[in-house]
Amino acid sequence: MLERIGISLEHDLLAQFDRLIEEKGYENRSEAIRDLIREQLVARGWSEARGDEERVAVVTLVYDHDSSSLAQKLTHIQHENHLAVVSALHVHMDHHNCLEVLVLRGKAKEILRMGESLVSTKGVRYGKVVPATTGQELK
Ligand code: NI
Repeated sequence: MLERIGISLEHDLLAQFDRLIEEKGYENRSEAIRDLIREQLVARGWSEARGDEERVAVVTLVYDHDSSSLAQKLTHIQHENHLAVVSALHVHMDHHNCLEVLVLRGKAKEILRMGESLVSTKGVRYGKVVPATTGQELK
């Protein structure tokens, strides 16, 4: 059931918000505000995650495949934690660059540590760990 609320904002803040949501392609303020709230709920879910709670994270990596030792290191980290890797997508971006997108599932601390170790591996040109959600926080 939808509930309607009113929000008071400074004029300039609202103008900036409207520009932001237009750039992002939101159809209306409500959907943009819902997404902001969901983001906060997911972040809180991660910060409160107990040791045995299951979480999902997405890791994005861009690296040069000409460095075979780097590719080996990244693959090694994944095999060391193979149960956590739910899915792996590899795209050959150009002659040199590979994009990998991994979905990790497991205990929050463990999959964050794994994601950070992938991202921080020397030679990774771009890397990001995005805490996602199993959906529990959004009910
Ligand atoms: Ni590739």
